[in-house]
This record gives sequence, C-alpha cells and structure tokens, in this order.
Amino acid sequence: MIKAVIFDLDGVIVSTDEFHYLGWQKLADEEGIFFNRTINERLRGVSRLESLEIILEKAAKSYSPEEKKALAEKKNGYYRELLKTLSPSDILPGAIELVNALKNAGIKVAIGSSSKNTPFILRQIGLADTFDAVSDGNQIKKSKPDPEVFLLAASKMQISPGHCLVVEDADAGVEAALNAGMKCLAVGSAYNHPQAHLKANSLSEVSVEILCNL
Ligand code: B16
Ligand code: MG
Repeated sequence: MIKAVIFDLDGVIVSTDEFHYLGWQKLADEEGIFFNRTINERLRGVSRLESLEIILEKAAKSYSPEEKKALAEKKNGYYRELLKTLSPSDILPGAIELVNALKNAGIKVAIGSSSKNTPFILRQIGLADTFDAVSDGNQIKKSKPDPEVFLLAASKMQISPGHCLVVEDADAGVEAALNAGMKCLAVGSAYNHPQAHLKANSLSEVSVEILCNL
C-alpha cells in the first residue's frame, strides 16, 4: 500500500530541463565543445559535476579539478538567471492537482531531486511550504541512480521505502527508485523505461486511485 509519493522536481513538477540545456549549451559553445540535445538527455537526474563530466567527454583538452569547479559554477550562474523567470504558471499540467488530491487522501508528499537549486525553484513556483519533506542535492553524497535521495525523503517522512512511490522523468531516477525498493511512475523521458511500475504522458492522467492500487 502506498503511504507516500516522492516527486522528482525537474521534469515532473516543473520544466527546468530546458533551462539546464540552455545553460550547458552556452558553456559548451564558449569552450568550443560539441554538445546537443541527445547528449543533454544523459544529464537528466544526474548531478551538476557528473553532468559536466559527460559534457567534457567531447572536449579536446583536459581540465583540472579547479577548472571543472569554475565551469560548473559558470553554468549554474547562467541557469540561475533563467530560473529567475520561473513562476507558479510554470508548474506542469496536473502536478498541483495530484499533489493536493494525495494530501486530501492522507498520503504524504515529498520532493526527491538531485538539484542543489531545489529550495530556490520551490520558492519561485510558490511550493516552498507544500511538501511534507524535501530531499535534494544539498543533502546527499551520491546522486541518482543511487537511491540515497529517495531513502532520505522516506526517512524524513518516517515511511518505509516499501510504502513509497516515486514519480520520475529520468531513467537514472527510475533506477534510483527501484534501487530504494520503491514503486515508480515514469513520465516524460523515462516513459519507456521497461521496469517502471506505471507510466503516464502527463500527471493530468494520474489519479490517487491508480497510484494506490499499484
Ligand atoms: P543543479 P531532478 C536534476 O534535477 C536535473 O534533472 C539534472 O539535469 C541536474 O543536473 C541536477 O538536477 C542537478 O541540478 O545543478 O541545479 O544542482 O530531475 O533530480 O529534479
Ligand atoms: Mg527530473
């Protein structure tokens, strides 16, 4: 039985994924590194520094740890500028309705995101006080597909992993949910993940009954 639902943030609650892409594309162009949307797909759910490592696979030169840190900070600056434009109208279709329906049914709700910008994003979209727990990139050592971010969310809510369901848009996130021993609803880019327990094109299609009957 599902007692808590843990929502990924980027790509599930709000589409900050395009802003990540624009930030990385700008950085890659400045460095003369080939980058495109196909490579960008590999960055979903992955931490900032791991994302940079994927981009640097195409670099002609090698970068020192200090240079990598500076590049990651530079991209984050571009990304944060774009995040300033976010507002509640950017919440994805069906997300807020599903969160409220779950809360009304007595099911706890949490955020489980790799992003260190999670608190800022939640403030921008007006959901800073909505969730029972927030577990994010500031609080974990290992990013998805490691289960740490979801296990932390479950422990903050005092719900055992077997009673949690994760909503994810990244293959790495679906794998993190499964590694945590949780059920998973795949949306967006993770729609075709073969091991997800359920899939949906949009959260507008998902009801509390569907989730609770998993
Ligand atoms: P930041 P999620 C993830 O968010 C993004 O999908 C991923 O592309 C990004 O690299 C990661 O957050 C870290 O983000 O640079 O803001 O710390 O999907 O786990 O909510
Ligand atoms: Mg995501």
